[in-house]
Amino acid sequence: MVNGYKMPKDFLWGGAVAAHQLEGGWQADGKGVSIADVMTAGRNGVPRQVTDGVKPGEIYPNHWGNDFYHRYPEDDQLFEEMGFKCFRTSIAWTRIFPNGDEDEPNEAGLKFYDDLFDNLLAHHIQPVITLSHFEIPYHLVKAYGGWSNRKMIDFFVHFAKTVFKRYRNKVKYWMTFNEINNQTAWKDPHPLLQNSGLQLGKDDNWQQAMYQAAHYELVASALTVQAGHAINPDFQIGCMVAMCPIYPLTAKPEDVMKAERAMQTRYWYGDVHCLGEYPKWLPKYLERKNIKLDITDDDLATLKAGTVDYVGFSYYMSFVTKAKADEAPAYEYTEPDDFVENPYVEKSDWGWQIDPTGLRYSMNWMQDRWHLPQFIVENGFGAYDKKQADGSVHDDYRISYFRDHIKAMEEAVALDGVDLIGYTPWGCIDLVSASTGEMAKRYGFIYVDADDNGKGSFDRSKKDSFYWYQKVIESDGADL
Ligand code: P53
Repeated sequence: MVNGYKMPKDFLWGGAVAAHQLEGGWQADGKGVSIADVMTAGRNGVPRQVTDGVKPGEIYPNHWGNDFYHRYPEDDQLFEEMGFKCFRTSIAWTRIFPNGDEDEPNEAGLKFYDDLFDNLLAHHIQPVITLSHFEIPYHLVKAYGGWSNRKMIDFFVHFAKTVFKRYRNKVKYWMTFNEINNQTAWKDPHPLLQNSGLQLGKDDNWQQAMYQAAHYELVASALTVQAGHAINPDFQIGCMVAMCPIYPLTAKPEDVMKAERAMQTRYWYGDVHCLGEYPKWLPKYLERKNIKLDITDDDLATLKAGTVDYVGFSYYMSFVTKAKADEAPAYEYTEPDDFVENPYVEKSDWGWQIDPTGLRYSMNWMQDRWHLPQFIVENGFGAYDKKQADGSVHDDYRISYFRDHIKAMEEAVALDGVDLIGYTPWGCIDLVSASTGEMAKRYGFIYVDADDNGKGSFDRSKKDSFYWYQKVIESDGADL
């Protein structure tokens, strides 16, 4: 029914990346060490290690990324050729404040983003900027315990105000914390480190630490939204959640209740960001778990006054859950323990469940719950690509993933009335994977000739999906 649907002319087609995953130049022009700089290379099924500082002999893929720091003029040119209207990246906090707790910013770091943004704008591409994307200054982790410490709010807000002022005429769309809800999986040390800079011992209460850190982040986000609007009332400042809807395995009422609790547990961060208050179930839950948090009345007022302008979200996959045979009335949900496989969908080589209808479902769910414009700031398909001798890559599997997801997106807009600002596929140019540290898990329309150990020419070439996406943008989404 929506075949040939055209998105509005001002729709922001583009692509997305994060500083630490592609820039490289990890010590260039005074940059400090971030948490991404102490994460080694993992592999499919082999987790990345986090070392105590940078150790000789270890492989740290984020140190070189795809060398965007030195090659962005060429890349911006390719983005323009594809027809990008916007480009989502992050500002590496450690380029601006190398340790994170300085009063004065590093001018060379600020200048890098001035040059990058000017170059993008010269190519008619507007930057869309995430403030914190898995790249907390390592010093803040070691000296302050990351977001376990309330002082982080001030450090973050100072960073945000500095870049808001500097780029007030170059950037309109901002996001505060990337995928703030990944840490729902608090049993896994990686999201705790990537989201919140937490490195916990076995005697710590990990779940409590996660809720506390997330609270401070939400307060910091709310203060940032207010500060941003004061600096430029035209700023649009969003949150960023990893949207993986969780379905009940069956129509059994207990499974449905379990899925409801799962959605509450994974998306309360969005409730706070968008509605300015904690959902009712959460204090009850924390009370039952005997988790006491530092939440002041001032914090609650701040949350109310600093709600976001739009919902930025990533969408890759959906999840499924079911009630246990002896499920307790509290319907407690934990990740990944409560996941089960979806028998109705295919998976990527990394086990990510492919579900385009889940994108449309999610957009409806968020629209009804949060009543805000949405921005799909990540979507994509990580796959092993095979480069041909002439540099081309025949990535029909990626094209087919995008075709199905863009169709679902257009149905959500055309048939369901979702208010959508833009669409920026993840890793529009090959970069280092956040979860595994591989280059081999590729997402790009543009191939980068580099392997997991940083060997290769780093030359860029166009995959088949490059020409396909170019045609999609050219036709305003009609020609899929
Ligand atoms: P990689 C988990 C689930 C969904 C999205 O992921 C996730 C993660 C954490 O890895 O991360 C986002 O590289 C994230 C990006 C990341 C991208 O998805 O693990 O915002 O930084 O690269 C893809 O395949």
